[in-house]
Amino acid sequence: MSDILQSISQAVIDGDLNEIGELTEDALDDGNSAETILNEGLMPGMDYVGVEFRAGRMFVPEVLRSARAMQTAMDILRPLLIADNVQMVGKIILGTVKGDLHDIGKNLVGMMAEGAGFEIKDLGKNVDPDTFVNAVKEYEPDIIGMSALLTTTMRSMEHTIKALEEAGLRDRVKVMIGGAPVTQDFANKIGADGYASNASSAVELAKQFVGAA
Ligand code: B1M
Repeated sequence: MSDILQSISQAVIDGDLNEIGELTEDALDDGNSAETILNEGLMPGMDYVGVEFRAGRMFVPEVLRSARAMQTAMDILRPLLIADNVQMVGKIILGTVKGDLHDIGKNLVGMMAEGAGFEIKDLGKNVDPDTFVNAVKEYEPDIIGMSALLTTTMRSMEHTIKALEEAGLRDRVKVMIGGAPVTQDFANKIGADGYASNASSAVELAKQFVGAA
């Protein structure tokens, strides 16, 4: 990994809100693509934070600061990940499920999908099944994308699918799920149409759903 990408990883780990913006701009000036900065700078930093958090060597306030640092860099990369003049290929409603406040991965999926030409309606985090159902009625999307980072909140994905069935809307949308604890097996079990392990494969899957792959 180059020095600048290493420094970006470290700035995420340190939650260094002063340095991260400038480092990201410098990395772009050095010729690194937004994807490279994301995959080889920001993501390894956040992976390390996850390991330290699990081991009890980092705590919630520090992790929150790291998350803010990552978001600051992503705000700079956003316009570069979203190309100009892309033709709209479909509409996606996105949300992190009820009880879950982790939104970085969901935001990344939204950004990449927008870059691929999807119109995104982001419902935010802690989204309950009824809110998803009402959004389907209001926005008539092609796809609902749900994200969960906690094993305890994954169940809410199943509740949302049930709520869509009860509202008679299940056949109108494809349901795509993702997030660190989510698996293809879980997707099959709850009757989702698809699972993606990362933002790029989420976009590929979404394109398949609308016949744009
Ligand atoms: Co939380 N947290 N956290 N946390 N946190 C995890 C998830 C955890 C694994 C940490 C650990 O123990 N190592 C653990 C969950 C354990 C479990 O359930 N198995 C955990 C815990 C326990 C908690 C709390 C309960 C801690 C506490 O309070 N005691 C608490 C819960 C709060 C709540 O949600 N109700 C909590 C709180 C927080 C913060 C608020 C401090 C902060 C979130 C800030 C924010 O999101 N705005 C936070 C963070 C940052 C993390 C870690 C460190 C990083 C998550 C992240 O942003 N990763 C995380 C450890 C880890 O995952 N390494 C952890 C980067 C992001 C780009 O990746 O979200 O996986 P990810 O998204 C990927 C893919 O999963 C996929 O694409 C993305 C890009 O490739 N993807 C999709 C995601 N959504 C998708 C949707 C799709 C398709 C693909 O289709 C729609």
